Formats: sequence, structure tokens, C-alpha cells
Amino acid sequence: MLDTDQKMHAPSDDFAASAHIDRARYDEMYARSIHDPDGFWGEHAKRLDWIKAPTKVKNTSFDYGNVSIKWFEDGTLNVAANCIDRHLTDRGDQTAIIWVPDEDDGSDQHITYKQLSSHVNKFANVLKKMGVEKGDRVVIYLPMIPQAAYAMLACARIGAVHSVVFAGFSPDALAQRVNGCEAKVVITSDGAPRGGKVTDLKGNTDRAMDKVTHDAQVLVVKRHGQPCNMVEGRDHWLHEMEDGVDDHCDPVEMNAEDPLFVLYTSGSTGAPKGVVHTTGGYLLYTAITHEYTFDYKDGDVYWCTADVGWVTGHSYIVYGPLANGATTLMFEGVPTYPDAGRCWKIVQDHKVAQFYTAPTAIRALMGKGDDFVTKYDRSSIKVLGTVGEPINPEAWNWYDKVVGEGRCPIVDTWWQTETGGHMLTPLPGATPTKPGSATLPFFGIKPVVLDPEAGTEKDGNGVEGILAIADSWPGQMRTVYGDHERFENTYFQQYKGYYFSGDGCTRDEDSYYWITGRVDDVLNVSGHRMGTAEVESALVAHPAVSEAAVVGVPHDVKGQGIYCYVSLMAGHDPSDDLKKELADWVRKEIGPIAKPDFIQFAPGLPKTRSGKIMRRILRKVAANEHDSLGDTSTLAEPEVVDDLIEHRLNR
Ligand code: 6R9
Repeated sequence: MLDTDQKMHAPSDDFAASAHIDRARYDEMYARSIHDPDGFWGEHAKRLDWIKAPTKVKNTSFDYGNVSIKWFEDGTLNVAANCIDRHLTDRGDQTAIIWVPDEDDGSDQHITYKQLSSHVNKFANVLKKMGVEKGDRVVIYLPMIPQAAYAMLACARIGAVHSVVFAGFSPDALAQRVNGCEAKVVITSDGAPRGGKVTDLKGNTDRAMDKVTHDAQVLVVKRHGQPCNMVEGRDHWLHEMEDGVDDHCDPVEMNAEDPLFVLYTSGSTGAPKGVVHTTGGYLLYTAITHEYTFDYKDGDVYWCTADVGWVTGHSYIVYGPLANGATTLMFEGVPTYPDAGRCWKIVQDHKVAQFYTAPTAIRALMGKGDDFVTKYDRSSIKVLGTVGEPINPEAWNWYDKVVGEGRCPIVDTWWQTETGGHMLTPLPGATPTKPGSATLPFFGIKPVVLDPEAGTEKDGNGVEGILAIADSWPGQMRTVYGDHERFENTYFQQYKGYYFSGDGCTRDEDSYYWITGRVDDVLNVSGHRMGTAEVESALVAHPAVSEAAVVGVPHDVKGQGIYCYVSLMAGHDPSDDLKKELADWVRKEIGPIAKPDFIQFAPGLPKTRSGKIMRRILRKVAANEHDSLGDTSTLAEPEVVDDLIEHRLNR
């Protein structure tokens, strides 16, 4: 149960006094952002370098059937020029990216803005040489190496649309995304070291390319040195292609509403959706949130531990920080390799000022004991952040006391792939925090709590319901790639006039928001989004499986674990070997993050008379809460449930 009765932690007077935003400023700026969005965002848009300054600011409609979102629609700019070129005069020799490799062997790299410029320009010229033009799609399937950022910025420089695919995804998942956006080029690397193990990314790419239905070329970054099978005419080494290539490439003038990237994310039904973000509004929103949420100041070293395969890596490793001329740290490895002190060693080595991670990592590290933390110097840390899932107060308190020594404000940032940047978050010098609450809206964000059935707003405080957003903000996704109807149906159909987040929430007596989790069939496993439908379709693709239903189950470290109910085809018998085979199968079909935690063989699944699987009941059985199953009267065969309970986990 959500316990909203938590102690308030106010920012210290010293912190508030030197912060970009204190409480009075937050109140004043928030009020203005809501009452005069054109004035507010028009002014803040000046933080970007426009080729042609916009004369229009907001032109948006949440009207179902006519949803249209445009910001700064007559402005033009280039994202790479904003993230690199404009910093060259004043901070060309400042470090843009600190890269920390998987092995703790002292080979960390400091890449200055000048070096970043040279790498990105060359990379952009290579893409041009391969025939990539403005509007073409490029898939990036890379580990956490600087070339991932170079590739993204190179695309932005020439107006190509990138689609980053998390390197933990399987060949099938990669092929689905390459086909989905008809990418002209797929960028990958030979091997990806992570946590001391090496993934054969090029091998995965080769298997994916067998399933790609159009002509596409492959560009390979040499990272690990493992041998690769290079297909003549299709595959090229980056270092060979860069030979003799000029390190100047003119940035292409882009309209503010031209697409910057597509990022596939899980929904409650069907295949993952290609979330489309555009150029002007997205960059402005990630830059402003990066500065204010983390209270970023010149000279700070900022570290977000996410992977660039997720939106957090896009917005808060690459675009937001680089647009602000920041120093952003990129880490190839995992928090527990070579041991659970790795993060704090990196903090000490590089004097990290802002540290941003996920609750699942905090819980995992908390379980390893305090010594791993306290043996390193963390006095450089000013702000701690979390993202990805609700943080439980125990983990919050540990993060606060042990990691932050009780002196660093914690920003619990609620947002989504779709929102582009932070939506609900404390500002560290302004907002007193409560463990487990994402607190208050960022500038320009109008959250509302809706009654799930009536769809009407619940006024006042002390209310619970669906979290929706009443008006547009610059970082909002614009459409689903190639399917605007799906965009409208997913986010604007159920509750007319609002952006539907898919999350439930409570607004407490202090107007603070508490996210209660997804209200749809989306799982959140270690902060990674996964549709139950994706895991189910992987399971039924196995020849022994006739039907499958997947639900989330509470998990101490991952937040949610994956619990699968599986009915077998005639002629196949339940066994532990088959369970293992099915778990490995899903892992292979989607990727390691989707590997089931539990599989229960079920002769029948609880369905309504119309044939809809009642996941509510399956969730209760999985969580061992069968005393509170709720109404089962609409079930076609109520006795199925007794069998499921009796054979829970096939006891
Ligand atoms: C940025 C990101 C979005 C979903 C979102 C919600 C959950 C994210 C959260 C949080 C509670 C937070 N979520 N941040 N829940 N508190 N601070 O994670 O994007 O991968 O699209 O996931 O994650 O359920 O709807 P994405």
C-alpha cells in the first residue's frame, strides 16, 4: 500500500540561496507558464540558437480526431549545432563527454567539445557518403560508447532521423525496428563489453539483417576487437570509412517540427510504438529541465546512469546536457562490476556533482551493504535523482542518508518516453521532498487526476485516480511513426481532451503527486517498460504453447517481476525442463530483460464470457493474494481459478 505519510525534507537555506530556482521563483514561474504559455516558452526558447527565430510559439490541440501538436512551427535550427558548434568559442577545450569503460583499468576518456565536433562532423560525412539524406532513418544499435552519442548527433547534423535500439535487445527485436522505420543504415559494433561479459552485437545484427525486408547497409564501430563477418557491399567499418573524410560538415537547417528521432516503446497492446520527437520543442524542453531539475551549473560533472537505448539516455545523457554545454559522463558498464562500489568510485574519480539513476539500481546496491558506498568520497555530489518507477521510501531513505549523507536534495522525476522530459519533479532548491513522491509539476505542465470511469477531473486534494495532462508542453511526442491514428487512440481516446499517461496517481493534502503505477497492461521491470502482449506473443510462438497470459508480480529489486501462465498444446507435458526452455526462449525472442521470473503451467485461463483474459485475477494469484480476488461472477468458468490457486507455481 502507498504510504503518503512521509517526513518532509526541505532544501537547506544555503542550497536554496545559490540554486537557479528557489520556492518563490518556482511559484512565480509556474504560474506564468500556465497562464501565458506563449510568453513563457517564447522567452525560454531564446536559450537555443535558432537559424530563423520562431514568431509562433504554441499551436496545439488535444481534440480527439484532430490531435495536432506544433511548437515554434516557423522556427528553424539544427540540434547538433546547438549541442556542439555554439559552445566551441567559449568552451571548446572543456570536456563534453567523460567516458568510463566497463573495465576499471584507468582508460577513461575526456572528450572536449572541439574533439566532439570533429568526431561528429566526420561521422556525419560518413553517413552522407553512404547515401543518407535528410529525412532518412538510421538505426543505432550500440553499447554505451562515445560513438553512440556521435552517431545520434551526426544524424541530427544532416537531418536524418535516428532510432536507437537498446543493445540488450535480440536480433528479432532489432529486425522489427529496422523494418518498422525502413532504416537505410544500421550502426553497430563488433562486441559490447558489459559487466565483464561481451555481447556479440555484430552477430546479432547479422541475424537481424536476415529478417530485414529492404536494402540496408551496416556500419560497424570497432570496440572490442572480436572478429566479424563483413558482408561485401553491405557492411563497412567506421574507421575505414572515416579515412580521409573531412571533419567539417555543414549542419542542415531543420524546421522546429521536423522529426529528430523515433524511439520504440512498449504499450499495452500490439507491437512497440515508434514514438516521434521533433527538433525545436524537444531540445528546449530537455535543456531547460536538465538545468533546473538538477540545478546544473557550469563546471559541474553530471552523470546519468541510463543507457542511450532508452529515452532517459537520449534526453539526459546526450541532448539536454550537451545543449547546455555541460560535462556529461557516459558509463559503459553496470553498477555491480567489478563490485558494488563501482558507481561511488566513479563519483570519487570524476567528482560527480549530479547523480541520476533508477530505483532498481538503488535497491540492488542497498542490498550489498553500506561499506561499498562509504569507502569512497562522495562530497562532490550536490543533487541525487531517480527515474523509471516509483521509489519505495526505504530505498529513498537509504539513498538520502547513506549515499547523500543527508545533505543532497533528491529529485524523483516522473516522466515517460512520450513526454520527452521531466513532468513531475521537485526542483532541488525549491521543493521540499517526501520519500516516494514525485511532488509537483515542472513549468508548463498541467497534471490532472481523472475519475477512471467518468473521465472527469477530481478537484482538490486528497484524491486518487488516473494521471492525465490537460495541455501540451514543448517536449511532447508528436505522433506514432507512420500511424497517427494509433497515437490518437492510445493517448487521447479514452479521456477526451487530455493526454492519458497510463499511470494512476494520488494527489495528497499538500498537492503532491504520488505515482501508483501503470493502470494498463504495461510492466515495469527494473525500470524497463514491457507490454504483457509482447511477452505473450513470444511465448505462443513456441511450438509447445497454446496460450499464455503474463502479469507483473511484486519483486524486491526489480520492482516488478514477470509471471507467466502457460497452457500447453496437446501432446506436451509440463516439466521443469520445459519451464527453463520457455524462459530461455523468451529471452532469445525479446532480450534478457524480458526473461520470465516465474512460469506456471495452467490447463485453463480465467476468461470472461466474451473471451477476455481477466488479468486482474491472474495478478492476485501471482501475488499470492487470493483472499482478495474481487468479483469473479463474470467468469465463464470460475473453477479455473481454483485450479490456478491450487497449482500456484505448480506446487
Ligand atoms: C523516463 C521513463 C515510463 C513509465 C511511466 C511510469 C514509470 C517513470 C517514474 C515512474 C514513478 C517515477 N515511471 N518515472 N513511476 N515514479 N519517478 O522511465 O520512461 O521507459 O517510457 O517509462 O515509467 O509508469 O509511465 P519510460
